[in-house]
Amino acid sequence: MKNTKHSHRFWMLPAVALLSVMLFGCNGNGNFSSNTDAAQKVYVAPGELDEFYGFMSGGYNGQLGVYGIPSGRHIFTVPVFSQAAVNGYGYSEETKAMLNTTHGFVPWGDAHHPELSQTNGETDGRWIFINENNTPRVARIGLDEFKTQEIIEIPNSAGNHASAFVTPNTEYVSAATRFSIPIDADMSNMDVSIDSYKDTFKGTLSFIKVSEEGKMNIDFQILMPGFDYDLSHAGKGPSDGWAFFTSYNSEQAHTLLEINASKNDKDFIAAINWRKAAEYAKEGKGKMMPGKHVRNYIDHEEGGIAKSETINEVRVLDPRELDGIVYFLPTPKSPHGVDVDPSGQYIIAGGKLSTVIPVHSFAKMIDAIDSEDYEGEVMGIPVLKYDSILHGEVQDPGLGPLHTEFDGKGYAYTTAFISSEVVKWEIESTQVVDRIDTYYSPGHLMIPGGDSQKPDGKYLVALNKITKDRYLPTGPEMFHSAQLIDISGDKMQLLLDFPTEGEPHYAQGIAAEKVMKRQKRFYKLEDNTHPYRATTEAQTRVERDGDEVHVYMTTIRSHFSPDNIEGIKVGDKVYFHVTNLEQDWDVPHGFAIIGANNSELLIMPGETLTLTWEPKKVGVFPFYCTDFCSALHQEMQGYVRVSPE
Ligand code: CUK
Ligand code: CUA
Repeated sequence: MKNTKHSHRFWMLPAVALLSVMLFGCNGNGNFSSNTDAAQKVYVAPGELDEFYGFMSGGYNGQLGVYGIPSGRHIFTVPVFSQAAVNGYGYSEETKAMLNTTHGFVPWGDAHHPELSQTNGETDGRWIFINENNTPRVARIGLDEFKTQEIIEIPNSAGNHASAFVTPNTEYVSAATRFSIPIDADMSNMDVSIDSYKDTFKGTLSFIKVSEEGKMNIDFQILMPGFDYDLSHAGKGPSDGWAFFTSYNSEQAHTLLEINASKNDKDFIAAINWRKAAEYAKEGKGKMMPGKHVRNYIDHEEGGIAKSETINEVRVLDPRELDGIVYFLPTPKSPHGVDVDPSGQYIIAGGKLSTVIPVHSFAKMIDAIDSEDYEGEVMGIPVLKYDSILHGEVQDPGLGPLHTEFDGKGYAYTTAFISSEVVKWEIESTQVVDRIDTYYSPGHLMIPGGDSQKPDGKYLVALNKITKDRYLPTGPEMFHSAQLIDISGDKMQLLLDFPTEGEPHYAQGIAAEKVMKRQKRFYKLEDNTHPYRATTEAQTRVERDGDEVHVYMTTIRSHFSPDNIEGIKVGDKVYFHVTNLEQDWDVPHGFAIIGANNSELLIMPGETLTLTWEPKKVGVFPFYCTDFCSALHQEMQGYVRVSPE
């Protein structure tokens, strides 16, 4: 469709413009700029570093992609919710427990929204959180080591989509159930007829408390009517202490065959006074209810080994019993995204089936609450009047508005999925001032710091859902396409297409130096507390314990110790505990053994990782280093002899 549009435009151009298009290219928006100008803006010379980190969710690959901005270079992938072949995450004995849930071990997740930690409303480079949508979880990744350090499951939830957004001082991470679920008086009976939806299905919003050290726990859940809760965003500045969640399906349909999920003219944004709710929770209000969930964390005191703990209860606050914590803001047709502007005064929804973008005023909302100017109530929750809380409506925002980010200069940028464009509008006047085509169909967009109180406002990345002809074809399956847009001037300028792995729903960007100053370059051997470590070659050994064999192994350029192992029998379970003795940046060693029936390892300097191996055949089996680590890399090898049972 786009190509037709594009070539149609092409032929309408006057000859002079045509010539300039042939010489310099066209950015697809009718804004002509030379390719050399765009190229210069994204060119990062060899040996130089990008100005920003870009963190993109991997969507259905369950990981977090790390990109350089403006070059668009994919520089790293942090394994989070899926097992990773690259370094053994989720396979090695040290990391397996990270993927434990109340459903057992879940090896593959669906990651949607990364969000950087903040201090005083500004990204601080400590951590990045990301949600898992399918089996509801939130992960915390430490940006000192670019590793997943903790994952907490969300109980009483199904489809954790409205997550992981943080409050301005990272007091809380928000989450919500996208699918309503059967919840009875004590949250225990899930075995109900689906037809009982309207009576028995409810929603929950969760507030995960984050400690100074980053430890997460579910402080409280708020019981909600049985709608679908889609996205959330925390207030800031004047609206600090509040959080906003979009909901759709206020009709409470449970089968799309009825096609009535979008029948209502307006759905709701739920405004939550989380500070008040947190006080209630602290006072012991609400009820402790069943809410079994698992928390997995890397135990840094004990060898960096992941541990799981199960928590059986959760505090639930019922807005019918506790006043002043939830209000509904009517919002046109199935709002998807909700975003609070950097000033904290405006709450912007993306009503994906709506023809306008409603902008709610926080000050008007508070006035309406103070004067109890309600239109009615749903499940005891006051519904405010649309007209009394509205700041304005953005007219002609494109078709299918989804998500909005901000430049900190008074402008908002909204993606329009159906009309494939980014629309720039002025927040105060709600007037559209510029628009640019994207290729094709953007979901989220990202401006570094663009959902905090301090956006960088230089670049915008559109995260497009459809790729088609933007890259060399790779068969039916293609990487998604991101587009970098210069937003430093009045007119947006398309600079670069770059491919992204998985499906980046949302992304975060941050000035590189905020993250760089925290980097660990290697793990100190003297800090290694792994119970199976061998921090010198003298400590290496093989110990048998029944059918279990523990090999305390070290690796350093360019040999393993021990490198000849005998006495192993078919039926044994062999644990190779491999400590990398290197004490320098970027000298990992790998470990692989023939018939590896669990995984391989990639061990960072100073780290101990464990591979389990259950030999099924008699013979002498080689193992070797998989990472080209020195001129003698090819010599890094050894043998294991396996004898009959
Ligand atoms: S979602 Cu994908 S386009 Cu998960 Cu934030 Cu809106
Ligand atoms: Cu160690 Cu290659």
